[in-house]
Amino acid sequence: MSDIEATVTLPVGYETHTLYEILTQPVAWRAALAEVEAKQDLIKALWSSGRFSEILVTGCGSTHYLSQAVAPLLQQQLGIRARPMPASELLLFPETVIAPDSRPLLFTISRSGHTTETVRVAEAFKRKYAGQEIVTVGCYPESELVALSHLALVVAAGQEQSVVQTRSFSAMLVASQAAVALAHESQFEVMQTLPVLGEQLIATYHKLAQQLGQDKQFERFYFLGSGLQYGLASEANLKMKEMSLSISEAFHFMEFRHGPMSMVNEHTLIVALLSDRARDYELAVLREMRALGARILVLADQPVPENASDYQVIFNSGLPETQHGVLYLPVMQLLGYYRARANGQNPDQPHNLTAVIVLE
Ligand code: F1P
Repeated sequence: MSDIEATVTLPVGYETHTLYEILTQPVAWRAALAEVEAKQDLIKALWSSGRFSEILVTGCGSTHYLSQAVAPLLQQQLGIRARPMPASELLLFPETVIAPDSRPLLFTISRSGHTTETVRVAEAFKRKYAGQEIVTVGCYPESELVALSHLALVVAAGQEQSVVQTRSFSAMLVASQAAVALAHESQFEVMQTLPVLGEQLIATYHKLAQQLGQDKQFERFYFLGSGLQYGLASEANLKMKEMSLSISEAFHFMEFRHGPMSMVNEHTLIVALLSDRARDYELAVLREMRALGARILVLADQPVPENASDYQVIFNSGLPETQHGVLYLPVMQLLGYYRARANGQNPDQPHNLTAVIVLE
């Protein structure tokens, strides 16, 4: 495509690095699983150590949204308080986040490992909580955050030319979910099916994502997710904004009725990340929004009744939502990608953005 000026050689047959990296991301999921397997003894020892009373999970931008997906999983699976927050909040208002008598574990997530707020949080944490441990999940082994951490899960295969996070995000999610799964051994083994499931999903639904992304009847996008899915809905929303500059927002599923649904019209696409547990409540919301004129794209592990959706992406993974979260991502990344291309934008060079934000 002539409007794409490549700085690094584009993979043959791909119009942008971003598309290539989205379509091939299951390769990075395999690497993420291998990294966790290689460090499983250290991870299991940490989870069973009893050395911390709560877990602070933090990142910036996409990796803050990743912390929103990881923290509830940590709390649910480890039975210990885990709280997600942007690194800037933890840096500037720590007393609003950390309990006074806390013995915290700091769990940082950062593709680059260089983002200033996240690095400064780790430095301040080391000063204030000497002896408490820091875990980091990222894509670059030679980063400041890796140097500051006691345990680093690094997925170099997640590195990308894309400014916006795509395969890096999904690889870091797989690494995080796999690390948590080690708290219950059996849950880790079943995650080995994810890369093949991802490849099949991308092959099956790539065209649907392209069709919906290019469909100009849609002028506003709402991403709905609850529980483990809320962070992923927020990330999908950020992808739509970063790549296509569209009107889009993310909400907790049931929250959408409490005001935001006033925005629903016939130009609205609702992207619904269905959970296992609250599925019936979520389907009720979708039926109501459809009646208001919205078109509905459902992403779920099992098919849903026709009256609740216009389009369905079905994983058929057989995995519980504590392990199948990554399968929501590829279609939503492609949706934002193709909307950007339909708008004549170059996702490899998103408006106003850089890959890492380093402050003075
Ligand atoms: C954090 C981040 C990204 C965002 C953009 C700028 O980077 O804010 O989330 O999408 O690329 O940097 P990192 O700490 O995950 O490297």
